[in-house]
Amino acid sequence: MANTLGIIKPDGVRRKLVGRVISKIEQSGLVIRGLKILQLTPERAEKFYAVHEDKPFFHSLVEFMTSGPIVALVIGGHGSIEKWRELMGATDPARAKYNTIRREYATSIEKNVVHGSDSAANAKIEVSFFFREDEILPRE
Ligand code: IDP
Ligand code: MG
Repeated sequence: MANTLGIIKPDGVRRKLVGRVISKIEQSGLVIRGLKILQLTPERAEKFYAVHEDKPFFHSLVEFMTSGPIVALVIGGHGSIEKWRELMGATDPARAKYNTIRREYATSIEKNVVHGSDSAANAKIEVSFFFREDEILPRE
């Protein structure tokens, strides 16, 4: 019953998709255990995406992720990591399945509206990147 980190990226906040994304999470049976709105500094965004620092899209990704406010979410519930990745859809919206957030709303492989942790180890690291222990609701 691990938690995972979700982010509604600057494109999603700018385009007023926050409600729709949260609605999909709740309707799927997953639970919101933490929520905040904030804007990343370049230093914080570089740290968050450090695993991609050698990729050609790294600079552009950091610029995009700092271009406006984001919503950070702690998402809990059974199989939250896999379920949230499934709800998001593939990184490239052209390859994402129908009814996924990225298929419905993403405008490019970069501006793809949402982030989700990709493993239990990363979920733990990424949740604690944005949330203190006392900012997360305990499991029922
Ligand atoms: P993920 O978000 O589906 O886990 P990652 O490969 O971890 O995908 O990439 C992190 C983020 O970097 C993506 O969500 C997207 O915003 C951006 N990105 C990934 N691949 C590309 C690319 O080929 N061009 C531009 N941006 C990319
Ligand atoms: Mg990733």
